[in-house]
Amino acid sequence: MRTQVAIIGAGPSGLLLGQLLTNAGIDNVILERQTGDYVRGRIRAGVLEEGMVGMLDEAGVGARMNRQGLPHDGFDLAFGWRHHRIDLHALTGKRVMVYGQTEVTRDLMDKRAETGGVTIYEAGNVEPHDFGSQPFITYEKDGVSHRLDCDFIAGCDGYHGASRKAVEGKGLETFERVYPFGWLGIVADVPPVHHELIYANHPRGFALCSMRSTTRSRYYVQCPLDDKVEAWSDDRFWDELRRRLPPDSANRVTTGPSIEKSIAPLRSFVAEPMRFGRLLLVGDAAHIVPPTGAKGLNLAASDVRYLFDGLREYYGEKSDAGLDAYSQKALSRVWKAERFSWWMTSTMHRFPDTGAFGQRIQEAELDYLVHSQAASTSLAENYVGLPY
Ligand code: RFL
Ligand code: PHB
Repeated sequence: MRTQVAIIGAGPSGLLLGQLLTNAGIDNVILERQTGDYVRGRIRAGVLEEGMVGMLDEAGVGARMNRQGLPHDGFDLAFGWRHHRIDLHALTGKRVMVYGQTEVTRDLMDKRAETGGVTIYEAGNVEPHDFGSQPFITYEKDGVSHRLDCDFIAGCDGYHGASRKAVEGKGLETFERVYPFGWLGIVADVPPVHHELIYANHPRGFALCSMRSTTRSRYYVQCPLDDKVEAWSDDRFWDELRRRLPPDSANRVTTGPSIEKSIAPLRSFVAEPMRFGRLLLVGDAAHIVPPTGAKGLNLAASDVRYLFDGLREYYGEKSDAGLDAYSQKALSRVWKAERFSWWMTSTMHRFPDTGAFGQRIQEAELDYLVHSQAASTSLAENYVGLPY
């Protein structure tokens, strides 16, 4: 089999790149390790920057998001028993869209099926080869080995994928910080405690009140890395969440049975460069941010922006310029989001050495931030997303 762009991974980056390419008449095939149902069922991010919203519209998959998504003009920071609103729209002229990654994935999968895009699910042992010259991918499906020849390989296969592994020892440099805690997250079909998100700093640890709709809530509490989900009954979760919120919000939390509960570790990670000949790393395959700044999915989208523009230039204008600039352009935006996510994580969480002094320093920083137009604007600019 032969295609122009072989995409490894049917996560949001692979599906979005695939749809933009299909719309532009550039042939592509997606190889995905999991089943379609598994990909559809994953629950992850929830906050989309305007840049990503624009790309989903451009890809022709924005209709349901524009109908059902919740545009948010601001969010709350809670600390020292009080709430302080960050007015994103007043500070930047921009807003964010609350719309689950699960829904984005579903919209992209439906569109791909509708427009005849080829996705090979349950592709095993996917391996990129010869990406210095004439690239091809080998994989297995139903016990049979296959070969897919292509012009380019887009490595959209996430942090644990095969693409980055294929370039280890070939000039790849990595940068990493692992945080000494995780996020315990739940989804419950109860109305959200507040119509906007609440990011809470508390001596017991960080908490986040988010949502998927006006009837479905998404909540997180910081927890020890080695905690087991089984140790967290729903009652224990709700009690801990309420303890970390200012009393007026705590009293308004509607509890109910969780429909999902899991613990995610927090990590900052960057792999450089993002291009190795005709293999290009995209999204989580090249970088991870802790979820505190809501940047992971949005960075995957900005990588796709740069890569799609480069590929369109290559096929349309026979120019390598966009592809040559891909790694440097993407990394310049990635590192700014890494910095912001690291900073927001450092300011909002309790670390093993935070202590009483560290807690007061965090509260002083947050108090300065919410009362300084300059500092609030800096936070807001980063949260709504830096320009592409
Ligand atoms: P994905 O989504 O990991 O998709 C990779 C795909 O590749 C497949 N794959 C393979 N296929 C073939 N062969 C192999 N060897 C393969 N290995 C893997 C996988 O099955 C999968 O289908 O990467 P992508 O597309 O780059 O997308 C990245 C985002 O998913 C990720 O950055 C976000 O979810 C991060 N994130 C958030 N980002 C935001 O922008 N805003 C948020 O509010 C936000 N909240 C979050 C988050 C991530 C979280 N977790 C669970 C890590 C909240 C959480 C809790
Ligand atoms: C979410 O709704 O899952 C979410 C929202 C904001 C974040 C992280 C996760 O910063």
